[in-house]
Amino acid sequence: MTTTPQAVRRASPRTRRPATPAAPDPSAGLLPQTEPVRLLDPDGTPLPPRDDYPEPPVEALREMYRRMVVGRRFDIQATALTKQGRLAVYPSSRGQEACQVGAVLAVRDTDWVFPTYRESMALTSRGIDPVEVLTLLRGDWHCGYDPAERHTAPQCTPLATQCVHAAGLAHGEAYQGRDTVALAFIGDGATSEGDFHEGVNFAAVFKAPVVYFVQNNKYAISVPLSRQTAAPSLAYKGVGYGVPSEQVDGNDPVAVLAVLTRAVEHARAGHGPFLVEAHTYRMEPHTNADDATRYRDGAEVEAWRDRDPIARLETYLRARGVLDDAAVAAIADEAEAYAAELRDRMNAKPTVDPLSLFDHVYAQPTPQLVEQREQVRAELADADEEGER
Ligand SMILES: Cc1ncc(C[n+]2csc(CCOP(=O)(O)OP(=O)(O)O)c2C)c(N)n1
Ligand SMILES: [Mg+2]
Repeated sequence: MTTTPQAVRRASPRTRRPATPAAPDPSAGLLPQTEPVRLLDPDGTPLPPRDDYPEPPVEALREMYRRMVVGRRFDIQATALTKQGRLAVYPSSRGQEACQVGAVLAVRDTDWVFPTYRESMALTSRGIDPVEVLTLLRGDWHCGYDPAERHTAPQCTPLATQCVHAAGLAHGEAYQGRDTVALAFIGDGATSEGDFHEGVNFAAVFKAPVVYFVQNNKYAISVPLSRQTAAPSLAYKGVGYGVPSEQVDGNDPVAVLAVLTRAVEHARAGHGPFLVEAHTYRMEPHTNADDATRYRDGAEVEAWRDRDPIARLETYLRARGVLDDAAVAAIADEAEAYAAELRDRMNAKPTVDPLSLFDHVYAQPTPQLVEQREQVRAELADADEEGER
């Protein structure tokens, strides 16, 4: 056997170095806990309190319950409106109420929210008029509400593009000395999109105050999570960009609010972005136009029915003595009245002016737009003359 010079050097006692102390783990504080944070058992029994995620005040939890009940009723009503031809399409967030409402409660009214098409419930829970929220899904060309006034971006259909918008807005706000936080919703499937990675990376490098809130509802239309990613959990996607992350039981309202509150505080304090993955489940098909029985098992859906976030919070609040039959009935009545008013208003024929489509594209319309506007105006005049409108 020949001995190489390197082997000699390795073996030589003269070149042996004293053991160096282990370098600090650069991923410390970035990785999520191995189990999703949970403060209530699925049956509503409280788990031992923990220092890292203190329980939110009970008034906030009671308000969360109220908004979740009204939110679910809104969601059911919106789904019914698609069947009555009053709404073109509706992506339900039934089963995700803790995430939808928890996110809105964790931020201030002056913070910005960047929703996807699935977040109608979050927006109504933020106090935006439900008819305005459904404007886009009704088939109009605009989002219905004033984003600047509501600090809420339009609901985003191109997957993950809002991640980049949120990073830009948050960076701009910080640059101007304001302590605004941006919360970007995103789905499990959309974390495979380039814009998610670009947004998170930009926010991390510039320490932009963004909370990336991944609702892992287990499906991207028909694609299950197992075909979406080989990551141990979506929360692990933060570490590669230097972003601290956490995973939470998304059907535990108390834990969702506690984790998001801490994430928002982290961002507001100037420590940069934070990524939260909530494990939840999409109870309904992707939209009313989808048939989920073609790709998932009814038993799976039934198993998630037992982890209902509203029942879980109700059990807990009743046990704490801050919710009783009368309060539950009053909130149910409020939800019914909310849905009835929405139904009536959506049944009224909308007044739309197709020409308004051209008004806000450019400050100075291009010659092509002027021409197209004239074409539409002439067609509408013809239709009016023939009584077709
Ligand atoms: C860039 C882009 N690619 C594809 C689509 C089509 N599309 C719409 S929803 C969807 C699934 C997204 O799933 P996920 O991110 O998990 O969100 P969820 O619908 O479950 O809330 C896809 C692929 C799209 N809207 N945008
Ligand atoms: Mg999904």
